[in-house]
Formats: sequence, structure tokens, C-alpha cells
Amino acid sequence: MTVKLYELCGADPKRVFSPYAWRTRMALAHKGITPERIPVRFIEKDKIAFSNQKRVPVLVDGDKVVTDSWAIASHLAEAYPKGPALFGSPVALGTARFVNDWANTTVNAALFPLILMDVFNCLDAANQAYFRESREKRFGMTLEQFAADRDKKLPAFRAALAPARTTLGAQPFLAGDQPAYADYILFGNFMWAKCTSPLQLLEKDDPVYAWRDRLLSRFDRMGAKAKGFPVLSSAGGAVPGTLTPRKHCLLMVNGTLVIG
Ligand SMILES: N[C@@H](CCC(=O)N[C@@H](CS)C(=O)NCC(=O)O)C(=O)O
Repeated sequence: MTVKLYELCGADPKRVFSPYAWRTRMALAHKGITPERIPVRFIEKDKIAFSNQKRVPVLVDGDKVVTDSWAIASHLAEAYPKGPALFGSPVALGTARFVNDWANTTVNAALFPLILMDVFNCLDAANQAYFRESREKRFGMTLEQFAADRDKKLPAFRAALAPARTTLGAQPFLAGDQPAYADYILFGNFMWAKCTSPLQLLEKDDPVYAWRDRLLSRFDRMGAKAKGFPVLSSAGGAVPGTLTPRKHCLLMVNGTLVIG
């Protein structure tokens, strides 16, 4: 039976960037499920109207329609008990829920201003108008005000990752020796950035950087191959956790210095 995944895309339907949909993509890959993928732009609500709500990801699994990335992960864990576990135990599920809430609040809040204008620039004019109106209403300020001085906000984003950094200094994945849904949660946030923004979020000696590389190379390099911007070592087909020797140049993008 075909599993269908509705996920958010930019002007280019190949640029799929929702952090929540990325969590679901990784969870499906973890379970060895290759979904039929349906790209949905912000204003294409008609495509997901059958789900009785307005957000992606939406998963259609047989006659079941599941919305919300956390609910989808819970559904997959229950419906596909065989193979590698997404959570591992009820206790691990409880802890992963904490990671989900941390990523959705602290990490998202620190990351969004850094990539907001890049997300905006990935959209076509009609979707840009929707994005501007809905987000300015949510933020209570213009997009430009929300995204101002992003270079000054980068250290706060890196500081927000301290719990993950400490854990990943002691073990290869948030879930332990092997990745599981807790990892895909935070990784989804990084894919949101990678698919929309050239900003280099992490320093090379950061344990989070090596962890992100390990996940980028997972599932036949699904993350590394996604339409977006290179993060340093994933750009050149590196062995996980190592840097491929390549020439880098410094570029100014939207007034920000990035390594290209
Ligand atoms: N709690 C939901 C959040 C889903 C969500 O906010 N998705 C965004 C894309 S990142 C969306 O579909 N937004 C539609 C809109 O803003 O109109 C989940 O975990 O799946």
C-alpha cells in the first residue's frame, strides 16, 4: 500500500523545507518506507483540505490520515513495530517528547530570525505575500525587523544548542549509539535551514556539526542530496564526520559573510 507524504515546498517543488516534514521523512526512511511525496506550497491548502486542517506534514497511510509530525511519528512507531525502533520504549518516547518541545520552542525561536528572509526568498510572489502577511501578524513586526542583525543572533542560536552539544560530546546520537526519532526532531530544524539558507550555522569543531554530518549521510545521503545549500562537508560527498578537502570562498549574501 502506498504511503503518501504531503510536504511543504518553495517556488521550486523540489525545495522541500518544512522542519516538521523533514522529521517525518527521516522517520519514514528509518522504517524503510519510501512514500509518494506530494509537494504543497503555503497557499495550496486545497491539496490538504481532506485532512481538515491547514498544515503539513500530512501522512496518508492506507485509510488513515495523520497530521502533526509528532502524531505521525507515534503512528509509525505503533503501525510498524518491526525493524529499528523510532523511540524504543515508553520511557524513551516520553524523553523524545521533551526534545520535540525543546526543538519547537527554544531552537525554532533562535533559528527562525536567522533564516527567515532566506525562506521568504525561496517562495514565489503569491506565497511571499501569504508568508509576509501571516508571519508579520504572528511576530507583530515586519519580516525585516524580525530578521534584522542576524549575525548578532547567531551566537544565541549556537548557545541554545548547548544541551544537544553536551550530549553529543558523550555519545554519537541524541538517542544513544544509533539515531532515532529524537535525532530526527532536531535534524529537521537543520534541514529547514539547509534547504533554504546559505548561512553556515555551526562551527566545524562543534559536536553538533559532526552529528549533523552523520545524519546527512544517512539513508543514502537523503539529507545531503536534498535541494538546498551546502553545509561545508556535505557539499563534497564527504565520509561522515570528515571534511572533504575543497576550495572555499567567502561570499556576501544578503549582507552576511558565508563560506561557499
Ligand atoms: N505541530 C505541527 C506543525 C506543522 C507546521 O507548522 N507546519 C507548517 C510548515 S513548517 C505549515 O504547514 N504552515 C502552514 C501555514 O503557515 O499556512 C507539526 O509538528 O507537524
